[in-house]
Amino acid sequence: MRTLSLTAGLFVLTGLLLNPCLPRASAQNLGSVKGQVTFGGDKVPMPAPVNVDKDQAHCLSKGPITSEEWVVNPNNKGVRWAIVWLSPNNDVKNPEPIKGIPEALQKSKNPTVAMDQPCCRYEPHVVAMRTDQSLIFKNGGAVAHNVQYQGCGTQGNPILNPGAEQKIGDLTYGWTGMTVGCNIHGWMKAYVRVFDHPYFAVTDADGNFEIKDVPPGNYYLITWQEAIGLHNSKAVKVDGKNVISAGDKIAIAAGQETKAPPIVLQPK
Ligand SMILES: [Cu+2]
Repeated sequence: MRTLSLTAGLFVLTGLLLNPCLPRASAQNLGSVKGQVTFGGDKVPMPAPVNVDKDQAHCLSKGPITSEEWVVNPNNKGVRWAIVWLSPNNDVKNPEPIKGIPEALQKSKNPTVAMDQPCCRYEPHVVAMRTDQSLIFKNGGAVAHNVQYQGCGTQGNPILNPGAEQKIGDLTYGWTGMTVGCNIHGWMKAYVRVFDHPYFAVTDADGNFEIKDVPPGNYYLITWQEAIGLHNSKAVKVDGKNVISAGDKIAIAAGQETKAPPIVLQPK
């Protein structure tokens, strides 16, 4: 069985290598970038329990709730929940549109993105999404929460009873992003960023990210993380205008996987 699948695999691989007309052809005109966001401090922060001073029976029913301000993998210092994205320019307040987005990626496949709060914390803790998507706040838990959200062109503060949900749309890119919090349970915090293109990623538990199907060209790779904000950002004056500059220059080549420079976040 193993031999058979290996043979079949080799057959497919050979077919891919020999046949230049397979459907992946368009990918040859696009590139990708892979990288890792790591913690630059000496001592890796360990998950600290938050003070759950309300609705303990429900909120602690699945164990202690820990702060997610820094979620760092002690084995490789990878930082989870950072958002990394591409921009043609380094002016984060006024990003230029990305040109050459392939037809298949011009619209999002999913019209909505959900953020649930099943046990007095947001899941996921960080959301990156597109302007053509709506955000749905859900309450899959057993107690009421208010959802105070602000940024990306909107704000609100609905009360969500167990099982309720609230959909918000028409979000715009906002350079400071959106913050989400609950006043009933003060430790609950989440973050949302909205982009008018598909070239962004949220880092995983190893701090890794990948951005695929990118039109080749020169970009800035910009990183945000909740404890530090925009990585390596600075306020500069350009033509008398106040500009927030951020990001590392990166060239994306067609048909290649580009390795991002190390992104090392220094704790404040
Ligand atoms: Cu709450």
